[in-house]
Amino acid sequence: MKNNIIAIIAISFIIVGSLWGIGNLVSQDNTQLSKNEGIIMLMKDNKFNVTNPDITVKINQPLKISIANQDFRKHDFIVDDLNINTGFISSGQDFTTLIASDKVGSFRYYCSIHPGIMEGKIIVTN
Ligand SMILES: [Cu+2]
Repeated sequence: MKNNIIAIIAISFIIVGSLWGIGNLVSQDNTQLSKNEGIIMLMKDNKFNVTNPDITVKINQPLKISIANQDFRKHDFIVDDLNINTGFISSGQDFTTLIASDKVGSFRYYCSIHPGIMEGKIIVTN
């Protein structure tokens, strides 16, 4: 009796594991870009995502970033060293681009209207 229960549990694990494996194989049929879900930055109350968080990316692996303005004033998102400049994003608008770098390092991102208040770091790692 005890052996039967163990066998049933073992078989259950094998079935669930197989289904999980098949699911992964099927869902791999994606484009490069949709595999890379990317990140969202919300501009609100003169901050990026409340805390101006560091953004970490891997070298030579572009990360999709969508920047959306939920403030009542315009902002922009600039990374001089990585050639990113969204231009002014008005209230309710958004802009999508890629963060891409072929060198490691720490690069400043900022809003040109609110530098110091709206700024943080993009960290590119190996
Ligand atoms: Cu701003």
